[in-house]
Amino acid sequence: MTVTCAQFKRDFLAEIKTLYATTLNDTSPLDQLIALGHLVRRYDGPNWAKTARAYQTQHRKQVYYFSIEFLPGRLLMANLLNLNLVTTVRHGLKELGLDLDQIRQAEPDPALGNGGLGRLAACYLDAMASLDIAGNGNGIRYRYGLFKQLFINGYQVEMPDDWLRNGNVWETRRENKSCIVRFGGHVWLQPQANGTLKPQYRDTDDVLAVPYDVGIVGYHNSVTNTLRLWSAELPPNADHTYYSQAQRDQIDDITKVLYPDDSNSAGQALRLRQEYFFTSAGVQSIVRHFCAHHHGMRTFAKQVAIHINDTHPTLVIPELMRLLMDEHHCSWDLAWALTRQVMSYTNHTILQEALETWPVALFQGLLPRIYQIVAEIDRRYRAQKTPVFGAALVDQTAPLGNGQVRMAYLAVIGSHSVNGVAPLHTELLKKDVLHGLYQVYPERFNNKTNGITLRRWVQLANPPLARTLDARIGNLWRRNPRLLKTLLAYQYDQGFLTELSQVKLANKQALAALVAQRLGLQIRTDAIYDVQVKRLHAYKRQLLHVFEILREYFQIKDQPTAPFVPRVHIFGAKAAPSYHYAKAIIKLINAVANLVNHDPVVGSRLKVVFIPNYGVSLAEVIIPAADVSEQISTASKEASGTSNMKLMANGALALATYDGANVDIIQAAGAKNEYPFGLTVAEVYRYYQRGDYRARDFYRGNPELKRIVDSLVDGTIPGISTEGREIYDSLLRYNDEFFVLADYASYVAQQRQISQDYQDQTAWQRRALANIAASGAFGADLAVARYADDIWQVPHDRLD
Ligand code: TH1
Repeated sequence: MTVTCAQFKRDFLAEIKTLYATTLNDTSPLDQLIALGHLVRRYDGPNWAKTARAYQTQHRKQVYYFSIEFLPGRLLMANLLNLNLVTTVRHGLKELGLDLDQIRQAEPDPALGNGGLGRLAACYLDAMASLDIAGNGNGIRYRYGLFKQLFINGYQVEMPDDWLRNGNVWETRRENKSCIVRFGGHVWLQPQANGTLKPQYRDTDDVLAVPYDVGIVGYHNSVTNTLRLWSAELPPNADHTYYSQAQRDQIDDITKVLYPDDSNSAGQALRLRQEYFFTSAGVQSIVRHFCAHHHGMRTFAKQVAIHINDTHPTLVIPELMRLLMDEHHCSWDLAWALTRQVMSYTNHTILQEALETWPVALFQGLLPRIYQIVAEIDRRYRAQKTPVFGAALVDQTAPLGNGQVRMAYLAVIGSHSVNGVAPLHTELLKKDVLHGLYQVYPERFNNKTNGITLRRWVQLANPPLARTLDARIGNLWRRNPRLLKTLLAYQYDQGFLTELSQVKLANKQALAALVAQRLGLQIRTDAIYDVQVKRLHAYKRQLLHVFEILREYFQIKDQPTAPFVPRVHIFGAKAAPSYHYAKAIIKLINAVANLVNHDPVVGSRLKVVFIPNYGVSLAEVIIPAADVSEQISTASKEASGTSNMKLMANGALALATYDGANVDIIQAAGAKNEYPFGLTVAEVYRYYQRGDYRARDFYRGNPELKRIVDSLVDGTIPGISTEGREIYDSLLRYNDEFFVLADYASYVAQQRQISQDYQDQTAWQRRALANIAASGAFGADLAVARYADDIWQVPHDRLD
């Protein structure tokens, strides 16, 4: 996109005048943001239209990425970057007396996701557009995103996230592309004159699904793809149906709020409604679009790939069957063949509590026709597979069982591909969670290690680092992340290593300023910034990190004059509102922060910073400032993790268990450049098998650890009498489900090592460099290219 600075200024002032009928100095940063957004859209409009047209005329196979969460982050800078407009706009605004960095802060951060799953979906959309893949997102336009988190007296308090209050400049409502989604009622199959059966519906609750499209701009390639988010509304009232307030509310509720559960199944009827709502609307719009350009359905699978991001969109499978059979007169066999060719599924977790199942009665009542189809899928699966695999295995793996609809099994059976998100995770899927289905369909299983977009996580979030990299290796790494490897040539370049520590210092100063402003807390910038940012979950073991803080605290208290390498422990984490234990950990962290931060003996040497309301925008400030990346989940529990990759790319060293993608990060950067520790998956599983884990033995055998655990209940930490007891009990009475006590010693040994190693800045920055250089392997563009080649079978730009 080429616009001169002068042209931009004219356009911007005209936009201000049109929108607000006033002059520039009478507008707020929010007004300016909206004007700028409109202008960016005007500049990009021709690309968006041209992209859609090109896909049509070239009959390009379309990928539809279905996800119940998308966590795109603020879009202004990402769009300017990808359109190559950052410099022009920055200068133009400056000449008008405005500051781009102030305006960008006025943009709301759409929190339409919980964490890694939703952020992954957003990274992949960016990568698809940047690789010139005809890729579309399909999801929900939540009226309220993930709650805003406050701390009151150290407790998490949730406030609604009214992100649409001032509208959303990036979206386009397309009411003419609406469709009807049916819930409930009765359905029966009516014989037709031609001998076929056609379903008839009575007393259904109909909901209008209205799409809001957001342009997804590719990096410097004139491609703009579409993210389509659906909103539930009252159907157009041609026949003057009467809707009671309760009925109106029920419709409104469908897209009102994102369920705040990460790696956990909500199990609520409303969640099932949300799932069918965006799934049905999405598949209807795909089929409608296809039919507008093709005759008959036979080539459908050559033109369409549908991706199921975790099980939440699994109903695309029976919904496509329904449309093909009921509306497009396909036989079961043709419909099933097409469906399986089109569908692919990514599993993101092996946690039992995250695996979605729906009680048959609930499912059947809400989705009677879809239930019939699932029951038929189940019947045929059993009939075909029992003679080959035996009744026991088939019974264990069928879509229906124990009175439940088992979404993951349905997703595997109805797809041609199922993948995990890191090699270790994929192996566990095959061996454990989906072992039965792996026996039936071994060829469907494959791994696709997660990836992140370095354009957002380095180029935008860490401009000083990006500039430093450009100066040495050129800027082509933005297109081809693998080129970061060429940085290794500078491993022994003292000048470059010094630059890296200056970059880190600048980012720490920025974070320290934010902390001072938001928390009124001073943190020194020569300390080790030890960062754990992710959802609060027992398996992620923020508790282990708290134990290290207490160890350091006791160390200083015991020997106030002994040398101590200064540390700042930084947390960002939201707990699901109903997750009692996670909320107790939040209170604990805040109580420990309160204790440590105000202790005059400790002084500035040790600080604990828990920044409320962690999300994409905060991540963009915290991650570039990190020295240490805490990735300390119990081995086997974290499917991949993606903050590990973002922190690595920003030069943090990983303090990590052998879990998820940590394994691959350690391998890529070299173990000597990270701090691996803890039980391996094999060791964890051995404990499970033998049932011989005894948390108490670790407690009794280690006085330092005992003192820390006791401090939860002996009054050392003020204000946690109930939470402290609860956490204490989880460890000793309930035998420490996540092996915190077992991993304590090896974790702390590495923490001590970190304090020692950090003092040699040259050696430290050399290892930071190794991490940055190796992070290219985790670029989203590479990950998406592998999906395109192996799963979706669509062409894409080559990266080399
Ligand atoms: C996360 C996984 O926990 C994480 O390890 C992984 O890196 C990320 O997905 C991306 O692959 C998951 N988030 C959710 C959210 C819900 C349900 C299951 C998962 S798994 C709502």
